[in-house]
Amino acid sequence: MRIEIDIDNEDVAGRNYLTWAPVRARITLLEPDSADPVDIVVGNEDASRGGQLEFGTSRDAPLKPTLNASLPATGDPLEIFVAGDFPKASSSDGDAVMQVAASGRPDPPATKAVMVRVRKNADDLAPAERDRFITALAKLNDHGSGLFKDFRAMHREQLALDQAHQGAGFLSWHRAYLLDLERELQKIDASVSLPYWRFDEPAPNLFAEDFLGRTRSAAGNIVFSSTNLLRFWQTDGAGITRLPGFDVRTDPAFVSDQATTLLMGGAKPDAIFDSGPRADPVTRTRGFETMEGDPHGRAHTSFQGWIQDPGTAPRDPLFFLLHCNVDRLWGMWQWFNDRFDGTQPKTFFFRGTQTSAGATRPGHNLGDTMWPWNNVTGPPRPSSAPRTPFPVTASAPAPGPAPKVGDMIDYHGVLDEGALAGFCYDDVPYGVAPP
Ligand SMILES: [Cu+2]
Repeated sequence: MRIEIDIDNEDVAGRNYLTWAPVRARITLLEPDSADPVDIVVGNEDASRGGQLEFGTSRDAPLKPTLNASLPATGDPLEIFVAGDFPKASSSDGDAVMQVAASGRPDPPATKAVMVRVRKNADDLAPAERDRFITALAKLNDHGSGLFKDFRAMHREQLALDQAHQGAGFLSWHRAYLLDLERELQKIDASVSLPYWRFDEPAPNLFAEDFLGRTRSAAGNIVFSSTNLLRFWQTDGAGITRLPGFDVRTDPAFVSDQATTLLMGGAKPDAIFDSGPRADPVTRTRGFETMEGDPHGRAHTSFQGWIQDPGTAPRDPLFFLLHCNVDRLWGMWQWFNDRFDGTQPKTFFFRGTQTSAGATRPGHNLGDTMWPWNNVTGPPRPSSAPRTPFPVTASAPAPGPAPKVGDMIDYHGVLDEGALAGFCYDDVPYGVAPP
């Protein structure tokens, strides 16, 4: 008798990277020694350490850390669902081990090692997690000659910035931008996920020489420890210029705090993402998208240096951690208010495409594809399209090679398991908030 475990979205190396969202798995009894079904217990190999998993027989019912089931001797697989057990994330690849034991039998349990790979608070990362992230980022930059230069190019000229800012698509575009970068980092080291900078809290470990660097002079020169590969960072020039206006060891940036941000767009159950045309900024209801100004913009302008200005901001790696928190706040707001259905006006106002009546600018309507991944060039799109197509991964089904604004909304696959984009946050659970 032999038990086989197989989880959807396995990569070419046979590895699975899970989030808090349930994915399909199959357990199969092979070479049975009788025609009787075999009772099994599905669980975690070690409940005391590593990432933890939970299991269930349907996608909609709550999952549990153990599941009792029965395997038919016919060889037909038993379909179950498996997810990371919120908030018990992995800290290294393969440290979440699923186990299937046959009840009352001496056979050793079948196991499968996976990773519950989630985006974490940068200030709380273990040194090994931090160093894996830095090493992957430094490799992507490769002294200025690596793929990172295309990410820098995507956020420089005005036509490019127009695709991504001061419009309803701001959050979707940046969600795709971060995910694109994260997938490139994961090609270098599959255990890496983007960390976020909680700009409404002090982050002394982040602004340190062994992480994103410490500001040494009034000119904003950043210094790194001798083992930090970011000391070779190069974009338009060498090094990084960043001068915080606040004490990074003790203070947050000059931003609205998280609780205030989550109430943007109004109170549950009426909270709105956007109220439509910005032609009347005075009378229109303020939706959650106004977080583009505060806390997002204010997090940028809490510094002097590259991070302060949209055209230079991605020269500083801090940009991606800042935006990861912006994206996390959106994800948290979505969870809090159940805003995963793009067909609902409360989730997204401009639900057509750029040619629909009442459309907003190209790239900011729900059905518009996003530059540069759509490879559309020429005004009002920019003249070239780096990072085309969007990288697909075996680890998650979505988005496709040319993501639309709307493809970024149900990133957790709450309404459509095919929309799962394969990332999540350590403090934002899957699914809909409890009433
Ligand atoms: Cu920004």
